[in-house]
Amino acid sequence: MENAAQPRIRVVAGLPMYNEEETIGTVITKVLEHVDEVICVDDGSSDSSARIAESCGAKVHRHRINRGYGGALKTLFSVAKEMDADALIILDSDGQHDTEDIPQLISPILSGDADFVIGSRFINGGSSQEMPAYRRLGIKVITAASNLSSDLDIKDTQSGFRAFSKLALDRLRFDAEGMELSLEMLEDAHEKNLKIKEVPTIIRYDVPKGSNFTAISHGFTVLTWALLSLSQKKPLLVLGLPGMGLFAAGAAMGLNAVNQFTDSVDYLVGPGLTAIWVGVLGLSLIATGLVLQSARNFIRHLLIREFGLD
Ligand SMILES: Nc1nc2c(ncn2[C@@H]2O[C@H](COP(=O)(O)OP(=O)(O)O)[C@@H](O)[C@H]2O)c(=O)[nH]1
Ligand SMILES: [Mg+2]
Repeated sequence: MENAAQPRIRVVAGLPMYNEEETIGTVITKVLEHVDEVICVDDGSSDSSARIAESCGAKVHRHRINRGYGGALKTLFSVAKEMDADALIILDSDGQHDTEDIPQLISPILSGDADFVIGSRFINGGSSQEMPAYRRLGIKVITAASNLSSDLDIKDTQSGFRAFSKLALDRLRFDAEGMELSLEMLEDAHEKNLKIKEVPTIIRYDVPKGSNFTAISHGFTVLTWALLSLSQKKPLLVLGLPGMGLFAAGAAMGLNAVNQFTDSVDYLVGPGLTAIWVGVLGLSLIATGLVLQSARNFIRHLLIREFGLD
């Protein structure tokens, strides 16, 4: 007979998986040493990943069409909630993440110290093995851009080695399909007052297939998301600053054209018109920035006053 009085802690590992037959077996075997259940989400891999995963003891969920990394994470969140998991740990199927660090990521969740734990390369004790320099630079740029729009100060915003509490599973909502999800989740967690913590880990790049994405496509998608989010949060900064630059350039060009007026009237028309256009564009950017900023402030105050939301 089952002992219903004994509550058991359930730790579930979630592995997004796309054509990882070379590594998935070893990863699952090692992960199972630290968790109760391993769930893989397969997005139509054309290799034997799913068969190997099942034979190594994982449950495999298949998407009929490719829903991207973000889609895989949505499925993992809903499966973990259905299983009533106390913690969900997400890691790559390609062997980049060190399974020996799983307990360090899970323990702040189980002790109630954090709801969202990130395995970080860039805090004391963490590092990356053989990460190409251009990837490191890209991650630094993305992290700087995302820290401009929030005061989170997360050092490694691009690590896919992450653990979530039950509360985080209930509260977090995300829409992104690709790697921009990394930032969307962090912002959502911040807005919902979830406790976020980074613990050091080593992420390897000397694996057979470390990435499905080129550094350029990863960088471009995530950076675009960071800038869009920044322009929604701080429109005056994003529009007003280039606006002021353009206005100043327009004014300088205008002055230059007027100085040459004495030489010939013909000289004035071309540069003068350009100066006016550039200046007007600058002014309208500033004006748009101001309008959006005050609309944002107005809506925020309204939400706080009416619903107590912040
Ligand atoms: N289910 C699913 N998994 C994916 C998809 N794209 C990537 N993955 C998996 O997500 C993890 C991270 O992807 P990876 O290409 O290693 O990204 P990177 O290491 O951040 O450059 C790996 O385990 C991939 O197999 C996808 O479209 N669907
Ligand atoms: Mg990888």
